[in-house]
Formats: sequence, C-alpha cells, structure tokens
Amino acid sequence: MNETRVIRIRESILAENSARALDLRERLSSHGVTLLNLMSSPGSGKTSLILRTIEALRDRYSIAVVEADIDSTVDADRIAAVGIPAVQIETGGFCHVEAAMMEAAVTGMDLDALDLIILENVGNLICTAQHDTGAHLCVAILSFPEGDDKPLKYPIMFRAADAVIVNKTDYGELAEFDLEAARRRIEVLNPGAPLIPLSCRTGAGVDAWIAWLEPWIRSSSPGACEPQA
Ligand SMILES: Nc1nc2c(ncn2[C@@H]2O[C@H](COP(=O)(O)OP(=O)(O)OP(=O)(O)O)[C@@H](O)[C@H]2O)c(=O)[nH]1
Ligand SMILES: [Mg+2]
Repeated sequence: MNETRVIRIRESILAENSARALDLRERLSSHGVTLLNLMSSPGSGKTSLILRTIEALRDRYSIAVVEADIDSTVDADRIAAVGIPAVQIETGGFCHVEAAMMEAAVTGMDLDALDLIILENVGNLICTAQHDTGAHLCVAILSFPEGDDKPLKYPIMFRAADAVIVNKTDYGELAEFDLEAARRRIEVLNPGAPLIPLSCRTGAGVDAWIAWLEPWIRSSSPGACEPQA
C-alpha cells in the first residue's frame, strides 16, 4: 500500500519566516535601529501609546512608525499628523504581520538616520504572537475594560511579551479590573516580565513605560520575545 505523503506547510512557512526575521533583525541592529512590536486586541490603545511615546522621545530619538491593519490608513494618518513618518501595511485579510511585510515596510527608510521603529501590529491577541516580525522587543497591551482574565484565555500573547502594559487605568473601579490578579496571572506565564499600568488618556504611568523602553533604544540587542506556537 502507498504511504500517504504529508506536507507540513505550517512548519515550513514558519521556519522561512523565522529566517527572514532573523536577517531583518540583524540588518536593523547593524544600523543601530531598534524595532518594537506592539500587540493587543483592537482598541486597547496601541496607537494612543505610540503617540504618547513619540511625544516623550521625539526630541532625543529619530522615530518611524509602521502601522498594520487589514484595511485603511486611519492609524498611519494619525501618526503622520504629528509629523512622524508612517508606513501603512494593508494586510488584506491577514491577521498578523510577517517578516516579509516588515522588510517591505522598511524599504526606502533611511536606517542610518533612525533610532526606533515602532510596529503597531494588527489588533488581535492570537496570531500576532505566533509570527516573528524581526522585532527586537515585543510588548503586549491589555486594558482595563477588557478584563483581568485575558492572560488566562490568551496565554500565548502574554508569554511572548518582553513587557505587558495595562492601559486605561483611568477607568478605575468602573472596569472592575483586578490589577494584582492580572499581575499574578502574567507572572505565571512569563516570570519576570514587567507589568506597567498606565493611562494614555491622562498620561499617568507613561514615565514608567518610557523608563523601561529607553535603555533598549540604540542598544539594538534583542529582548527575550519569542513567537509562540
Ligand atoms: N479612557 C481611556 N481611553 C483610552 C485610553 N487609551 C486609548 N483610549 C481610547 O481607546 C480607543 C482606542 O484607542 P486606540 O489607541 O485607537 O487603540 P488601538 O489599539 O490602536 O486600536 P486598533 O488600531 O483599532 O486596534 C480610542 O477611543 C482612545 O481614545 C486610556 O488610557 N483611557
Ligand atoms: Mg490603532
């Protein structure tokens, strides 16, 4: 009897992506550029955090932004409106960014003139964490209205992160978000990963985020973020 031939597409596609991501990361490092991959569910505050980060760092560092969405240039337009170069990746249905998309996005950028590229990944908590984009750092954002149970339901995202931001703390009691419960759940998944509560609306806590991020810029060495299966 003939043996059934099995072609493992997923493994080979992921392996090819990982190789491209490694090349891109090394290329960016050689130009002294740090790539930060921001991931969260839709509406948690990725674009708002990018705008806060630009505000805090633009005097000291040269920053560019890559926005990824299934469609539209809404977020790239918000970044361009504050005078920071922004490239929009329209993924056309893909729910994550891959290394090849980032290669295309950085083509044409003057890498020697840049210190930091921030990627706003597509809004979702699942497949974004499974694909290496070439980033040096991966940061996950959770927000008060989403609930403190998200690390239990979407562990891969929280395992993949170098740091976890908890945004929208200004919701306070309204959101019934238990920060200590979230901290314990993330600690189990990703021991030692810092949890940084803040509010992009009021600016409270943004200093702690900048204090965590700044040493990585220009160091161009990768954090511990790893795509999760
Ligand atoms: N109350 C409050 N609202 C916030 C805060 N941060 C962001 N928002 C609001 O939340 C909504 C979504 O914020 P965005 O920054 O667009 O979120 P996003 O993650 O970029 O969303 P997508 O790109 O659609 O995935 C907007 O109405 C923001 O004004 C915050 O700290 N507190
Ligand atoms: Mg956005």
